[in-house]
Amino acid sequence: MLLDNNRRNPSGILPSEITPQDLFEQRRTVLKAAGAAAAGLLLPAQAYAAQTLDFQKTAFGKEEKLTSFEDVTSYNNYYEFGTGKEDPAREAVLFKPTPWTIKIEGAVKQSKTIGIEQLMKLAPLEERIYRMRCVEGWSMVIPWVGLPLKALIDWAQPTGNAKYIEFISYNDPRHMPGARIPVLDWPYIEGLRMDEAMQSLTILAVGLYGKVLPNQNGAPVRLVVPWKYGFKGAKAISTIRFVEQMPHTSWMKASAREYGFYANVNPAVDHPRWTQSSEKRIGAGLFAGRIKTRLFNGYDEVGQLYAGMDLQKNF
Ligand SMILES: Nc1nc2c(c(=O)[nH]1)N[C@H]1C(S)=C(S)[C@@H](COP(=O)(O)O)O[C@H]1N2
Ligand SMILES: [Mo]
Repeated sequence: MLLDNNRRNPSGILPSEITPQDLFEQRRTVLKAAGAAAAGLLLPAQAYAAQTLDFQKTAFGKEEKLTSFEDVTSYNNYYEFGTGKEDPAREAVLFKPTPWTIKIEGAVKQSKTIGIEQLMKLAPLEERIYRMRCVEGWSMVIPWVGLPLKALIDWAQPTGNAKYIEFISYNDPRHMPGARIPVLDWPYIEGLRMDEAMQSLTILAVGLYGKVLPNQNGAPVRLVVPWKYGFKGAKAISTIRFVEQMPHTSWMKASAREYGFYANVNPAVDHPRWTQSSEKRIGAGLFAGRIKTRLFNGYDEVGQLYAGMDLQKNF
């Protein structure tokens, strides 16, 4: 048991045993990494975290006031690493997002895998500043770096039977302390209807604030769907499965009456236990009032995807 743990985690340190001093040392390592990367002196994981990304700026959200890097990377939901907002930043420090491959399966011409490096080359990386709204009633504005999910779908060559896509997050209870606790039915599963997945706002994010994704934000690749509640954005995606039936997602399994498949941001459909009509912008300050939540989080162009659907029933 111990041997096995040591082999997989050469430091032999459990995330829960890391002290603030260790974290401090780790930060210094990361700071040093940028220089060392240039000199080719880095271990793969360190080299990964030191990467900067080549990306194009876009007009998306350039009028928005960004949530600070500090808030974006220290106030997270990532239950595999604990249910507390500060747990993921602390518990995911040793998580290794490289090497990484994603399995593509189900209703596709042929099952295959794609490496993260190849994925990043399917389309030019773009910065997209998106408003993000969590179902819990808080929001952030995050400068993601990523590529349209459509680029991967085109590469995957789904067949006519593909009506939905299932996103399955990486799951390893040995290295993800939260995944040893049955708060959700692991692995974390999310899903989109095919037309939602093809919508140009839907991206696979590989970075934020111009750098590769921090572990706590879903390294090395996560889904971002800005008109839906944050839980749709599965982190550390390991499998993408094209399916004919609507996926049974982790949150639907946890409580179908609270978390629907669509999960479109909608101020007119309250969560059974709290209002969805307003939100608290993280980092806005103690005295900032709540903001009015907008239908589809203000991304009106997606409305046509739901024409004729009763959004009170299909929440
Ligand atoms: N695998 C996985 N993905 C996940 C979650 C999770 O617990 N596990 N939490 C979701 C929720 S509820 C939110 S609000 C967003 C938070 O993303 P962020 O921490 O990068 O802001 O991630 C989503 N993706
Ligand atoms: Mo969330």
